[in-house]
Amino acid sequence: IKNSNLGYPRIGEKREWKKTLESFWKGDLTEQQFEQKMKEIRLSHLQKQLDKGIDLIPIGDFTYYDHILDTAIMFGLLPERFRTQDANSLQTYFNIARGSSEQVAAEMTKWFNTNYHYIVPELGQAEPRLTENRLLHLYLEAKEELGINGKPVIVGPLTLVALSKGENKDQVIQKLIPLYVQVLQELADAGAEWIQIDEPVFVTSNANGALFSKAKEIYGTIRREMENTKLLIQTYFESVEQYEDLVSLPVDGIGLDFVHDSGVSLRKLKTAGFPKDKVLAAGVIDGRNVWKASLQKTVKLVHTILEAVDRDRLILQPSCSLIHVPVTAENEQQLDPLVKDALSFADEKLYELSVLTNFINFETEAEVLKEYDSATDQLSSSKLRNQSAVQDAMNQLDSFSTERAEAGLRRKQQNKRFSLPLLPTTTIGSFPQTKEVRAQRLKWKKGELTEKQYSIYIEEEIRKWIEIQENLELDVLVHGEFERTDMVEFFGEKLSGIAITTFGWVQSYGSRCVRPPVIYGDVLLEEPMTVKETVFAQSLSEKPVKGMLTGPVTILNWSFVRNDLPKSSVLNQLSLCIRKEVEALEQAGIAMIQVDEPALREGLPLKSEKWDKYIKDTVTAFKRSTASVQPDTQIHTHMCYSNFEDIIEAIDALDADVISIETSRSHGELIHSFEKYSYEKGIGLGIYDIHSPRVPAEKELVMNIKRALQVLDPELFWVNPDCGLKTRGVTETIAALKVMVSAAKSCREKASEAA
Ligand code: THG
Ligand code: ZN
Repeated sequence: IKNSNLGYPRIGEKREWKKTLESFWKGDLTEQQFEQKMKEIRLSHLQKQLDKGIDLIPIGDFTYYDHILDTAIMFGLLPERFRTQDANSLQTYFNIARGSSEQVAAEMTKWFNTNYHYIVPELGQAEPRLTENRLLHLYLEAKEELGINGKPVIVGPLTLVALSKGENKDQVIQKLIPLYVQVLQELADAGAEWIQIDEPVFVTSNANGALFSKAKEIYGTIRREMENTKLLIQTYFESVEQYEDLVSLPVDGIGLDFVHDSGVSLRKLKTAGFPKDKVLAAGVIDGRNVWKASLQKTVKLVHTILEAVDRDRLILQPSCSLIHVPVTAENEQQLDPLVKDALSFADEKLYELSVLTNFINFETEAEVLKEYDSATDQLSSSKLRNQSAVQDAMNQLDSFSTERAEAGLRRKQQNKRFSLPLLPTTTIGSFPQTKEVRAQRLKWKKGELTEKQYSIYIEEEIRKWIEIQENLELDVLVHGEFERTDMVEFFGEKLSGIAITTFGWVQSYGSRCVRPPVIYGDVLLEEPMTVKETVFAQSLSEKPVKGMLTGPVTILNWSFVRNDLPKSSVLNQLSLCIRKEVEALEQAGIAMIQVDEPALREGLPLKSEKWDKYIKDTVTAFKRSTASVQPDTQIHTHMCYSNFEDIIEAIDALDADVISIETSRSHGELIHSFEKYSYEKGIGLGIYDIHSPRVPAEKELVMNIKRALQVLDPELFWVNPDCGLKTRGVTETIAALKVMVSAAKSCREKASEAA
């Protein structure tokens, strides 16, 4: 039995890849130096996989930005506005990914249910052509430099086109087929034994009979026109409902995820069997989480699979590409050893895979597995995962209210308490994180600033920005979040049961990375997290200052979560922590509290059958976090990104007094959904785009407000930017807010005349 890998993290142990990219963009590296450095990184990753005992090493998963963009460019699918540029130049590549002074970048969006974002191909009037067989170069490079006969990996035509924007998808797919054949045949001729074709579109709710009949036709053509290689269709992230259709596709191997929804895949395997003429590539090591596998359980899983598949027709592998986990847990010296020893990042997962393969091949003793599993057992039986205070609370979860007083009554009391003007103005929460703010925090972390000195620095920033907000005549103020690097990391650091790693970076998009907190134990709030800064800010102004919290759903979705409990239980623990913080803020006199849930929409499961449970669990957790305050305390929330049509009822069900939604990139669409839905709580549809440094003109903003007021009640409408202002410069932020307040005032006069 062989093993295989589906993709290896690009970013490097110490983010060498990110640093190389950013130096190149800054002009510190020539194109040649850049290519050379990237080649070193790429080869070192291949060598590492070879050393770890991986039989089928993926080729083509490495990229300079995003592998979907690579594939689109390889097939000539450049957005129309870039088509006059040389498709094979680095300049064009990065222009599409990041925009240039003349052209806006291509859009990016979440890769299935992960936190990775890919560049969305734009089909336009595409005339697909092969610009360069990039995979072939990489395949030959691995062979010549390291003697590796790699396994080229390419995203399949159905998934590529499904993820693209454009009207003419069917036509494009037909034109792509001969190009795929050419790319794959050149690889086969060069000696590639296996080629992996990723088709994760098969696990989504879009996978219907029509898609599979198209798949049958397309793969029939590809297989017929090719020789001397084996093709494997790879799925991941979930099970495939149309199992029979999938495994009967005319290819040589099928890759399935046996970690997520494994019950479903196993049942199908047992009842429907597996074709005798195909190879099953079984994802048995979780590629989405950071915990050591239980090797003893995984062996049982493999044995179950072997009941349906011959030994010489099975390949063992991770459930998906390892780009979704950090590189190695080896360097995490500052973690509690109980936690560190239970962690498994990409390198450790490959180690697990090779031990497992050796065991199945009778080359390793059972003792080795047992010993490996003991770290997890130790963490599980430790106090970290058994906090009686948390477990007692969880046993009485029902005693924590989830319902507030009726919304209309709250509104009346809040109107009286705050007497805000019509169309009140506010911001989402964060103000510019300048170089200086970051430098001061770094000094404090290194011990070069005392706790006291750092706290004085933060207070001075807060004071400065309260004054700026007063001068701008904003109606509801914020403290600015200068003490926070990241809205999830900050809370992860403060809550017990959650760890922040040192090098646990994962690519989010392009060169940007996040370091997801690791929820390893029972989660508990031991002392208030945000009261000090918020109360200080409030002491400087007569106007309300909003308390700013990250909601339980977002903390959950942007973290790596322990896998010995259902996610919903961890979510409930988090909801109790946020509830306690909300109560502490209220008790300290804070009258408006914002609980942000930017990740609520993006956490929707891939399969629509699972949406109801997800929405029920998340809405209840949010409500539990916020329900204990008095009716005249105002709860706000904020959500990023578009596509709210699907969940507008869930948003309403959150029962927040005021919601702000990021909309500027899809203003029209979002407003449209409010034509059909009557929303009767406070709402701010971001009126300008914070992703650009451009200062908007007042008349654009007036127009945006007016457009919103055509479908929303002026008594309920709030005026605010699209999202937090953390990534913006100081000057442009102040200038833009000035325009925003002025636009609100001018609309306010007209609206009150009309009333
Ligand atoms: N926080 C967390 N997860 C997230 C987001 C977030 N996931 C989704 C979305 N937002 C992703 N967006 C970004 C935006 C910016 C960056 C990363 C993800 C970013 N990262 C710095 C970098 O890579 O240079 C981190 C540098 C550092 O802290 O040293 O800019 O907001 N948790
Ligand atoms: Zn936002």
